[in-house]
Amino acid sequence: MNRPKQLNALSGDLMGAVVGALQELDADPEIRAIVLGGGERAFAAGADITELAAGTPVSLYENRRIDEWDKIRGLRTPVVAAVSGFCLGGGCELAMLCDLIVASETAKFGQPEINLGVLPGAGGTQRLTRAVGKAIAMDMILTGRMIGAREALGLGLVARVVAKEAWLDEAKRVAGEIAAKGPIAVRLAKEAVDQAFEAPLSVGVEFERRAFYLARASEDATEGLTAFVEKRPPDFKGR
Ligand code: CO8
Repeated sequence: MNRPKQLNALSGDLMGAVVGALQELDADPEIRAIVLGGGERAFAAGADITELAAGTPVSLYENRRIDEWDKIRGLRTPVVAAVSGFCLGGGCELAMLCDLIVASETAKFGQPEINLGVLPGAGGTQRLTRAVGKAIAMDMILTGRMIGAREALGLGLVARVVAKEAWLDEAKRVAGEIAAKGPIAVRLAKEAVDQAFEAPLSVGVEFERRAFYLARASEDATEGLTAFVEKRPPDFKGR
């Protein structure tokens, strides 16, 4: 995302471009992992407040802009959020829609909508609560308190924290590591982990079992298991 003067405030145009680019990359079988990043000063400082202020409840409902965000949930390719600086409001919700977050030590996460007289509207009350638990989610959402990268790591909101000059490289490295695995198993594993947030335990475990059988039916699984036995690196083909 590259709207630095507005700290990557998520205007309708920017979100449309983000969702469109993610869907395009997802449709390309050669792409095995995606990194979504902003600038050094901000991943994104939230929905564009000027647009929100100018819109009406009916225009928000009619243009279905927030619904567009749901398309990110449907991506099959893993998305790594590379977060440096402000990651607030809709920006934090966007990062939480990604599969994992790699954060610079400068990152600041928050849901400050309460200061504007509104509340998170793109999943923040639900995803933040699932990520960090009720007490901290209530604290952040009701007071607007921001947390730093280390605190976010301790709470399980982010996967890794790195030095400020390394945030993008590390996110790309993690994405590269994922991209080197068998893509069928990666996609099924991502779907199975997502089930943990959507389904009761018994349904999620059943989903995982079927995903496991499906992955085992792939040529990549045969290659991976054989390569281990033959003490050589696997050569995954995505079949
Ligand atoms: N929207 C529009 N412009 C913004 C936003 C934003 N969210 N955040 C920053 N900007 C602009 C500022 O207006 C300023 O512009 P200008 O230079 O023209 O005055 C520029 O970016 C730089 O910002 P600051 O001068 O304020 O920089 P500071 O370093 O002093 O402060 C902060 C940085 C703390 C990030 C501060 O800018 C701030 O508080 N921003 C707002 C954060 C916020 O409240 N975010 C939540 C927005 S509401 C939301 O996200 C609801 C999501 C619901 C989903 C809706 C989907 C459509």
